[in-house]
Amino acid sequence: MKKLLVANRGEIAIRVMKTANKMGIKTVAVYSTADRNAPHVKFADEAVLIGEAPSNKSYLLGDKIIEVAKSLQVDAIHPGYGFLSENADFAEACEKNNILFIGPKSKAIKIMGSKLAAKDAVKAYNIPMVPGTDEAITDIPEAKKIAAKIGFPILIKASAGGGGKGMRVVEKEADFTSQMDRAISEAVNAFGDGSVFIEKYVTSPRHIEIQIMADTHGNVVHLFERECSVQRRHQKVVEEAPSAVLTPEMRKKMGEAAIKVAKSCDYVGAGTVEFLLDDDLNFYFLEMNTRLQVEHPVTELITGTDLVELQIRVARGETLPIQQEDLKITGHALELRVYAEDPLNDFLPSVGNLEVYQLPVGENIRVDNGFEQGMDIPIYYDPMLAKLITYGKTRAEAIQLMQKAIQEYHVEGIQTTLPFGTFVCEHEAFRSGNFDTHFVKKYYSAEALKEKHEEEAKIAALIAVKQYIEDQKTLRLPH
Ligand code: MV4
Repeated sequence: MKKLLVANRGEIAIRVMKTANKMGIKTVAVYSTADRNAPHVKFADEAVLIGEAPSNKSYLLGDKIIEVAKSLQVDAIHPGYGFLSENADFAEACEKNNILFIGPKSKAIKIMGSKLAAKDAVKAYNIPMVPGTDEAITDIPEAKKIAAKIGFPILIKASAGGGGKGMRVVEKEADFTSQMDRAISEAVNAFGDGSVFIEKYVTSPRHIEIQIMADTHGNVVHLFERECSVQRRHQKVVEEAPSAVLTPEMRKKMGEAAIKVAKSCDYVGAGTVEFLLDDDLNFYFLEMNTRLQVEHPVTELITGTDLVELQIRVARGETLPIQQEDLKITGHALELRVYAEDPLNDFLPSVGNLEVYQLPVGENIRVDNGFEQGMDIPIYYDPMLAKLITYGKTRAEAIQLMQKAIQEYHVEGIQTTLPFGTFVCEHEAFRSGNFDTHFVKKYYSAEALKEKHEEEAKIAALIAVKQYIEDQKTLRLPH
């Protein structure tokens, strides 16, 4: 592999290109008119304008990107996350054009893109799943009987949904039929596929996912878990590895289950198997994401691996250079997603100019960043500016370093989720590890953040007054 095209933008495009550089592989960036001056364009060896700002006129144009790749003699395409990363047709088109797609085969993408197909694929592997139906519901009265047997509350899920889209909680039997009708028509509208199924609703779950890596020779390893329960409206904000609650025995069981999920669809490359963990620490398979995930750095830090390097190596047909026995967890890593969103105003996107943009630096601080001072933030894409990642020997150390790094991350001109990160790091529930997917809903409000600001402002003012008085004393000393 001599030349790699990265079909993405922002921090992930740069992160992928860094590993390509390290491996002696030349890089090609693609960009939209909104990204003419973006760092990922400057970072690449070559860069090609592919279209207008809206992503369906640029970063989602698979055929156009393949055309660019062919004209520049590109050997492989890395899709990053989002955009074309889980598009089975794009993976197939790459293959047809003799370009390596850095990811699984389109078959695996297709299976895992459908929750019902995924359930069907793993059926023979004895993977724990939430009680529910495993086929699309066609007979609503029949489904109602099943729901009653499972026990309310239940959850209706769209097979083609994902990341929280197309879900509906039904609290009681009386609501079942009407909610079902709505869920089906919603699924038809949103996904063009009205297949829905039902599951027992796990009311206060933790979201734990296992990183796996598979080569083309049938070897699959897991790289332990990431805890991603701190999220709002299905958007993760803080992630960590390892989880504060898993025992080594559970970790092993979940890792082995994740490997079986990967094997069930002949998986190749980096993938993530999502599980729910209930109050009694039972785990259930939810879905598999067939891409490199945003939060992959925390796994890299605790395992000492470069997941993009492993992706490239297995895509080239190499045998995985690591075996399960070689892998162990060292230390603890945290990631805060720095979004251009205002935590004091319902996390609304905060667009504008990055008048001041200075990153923290230091040992055990990693910033995967896609922006620079002076840039305008385009409104067309995901508002994530960067990921702030810290590492420590212990969880407490990683949290402390995160707090320090947030202090040293200077942004002016727009609002960001950095103060929210401080809120999380200071919160007793987070510090103790005793939290679930309802953390933000349960504890966070703009008022709680403001109160903390005011408290800090008061303390700062008191310190200033004290210093002033001290200074006055010194000045008055007779000589
Ligand atoms: C669930 C659940 C409770 N019970 N399934 C949300 C995203 C999708 N991956 C699956 N999701 C959930 N499925 C059952 N049977 C709760 C969620 C859920 C959730 C899961 C992970 C992280 C955050 C979440 C927030 C709300 C709901």
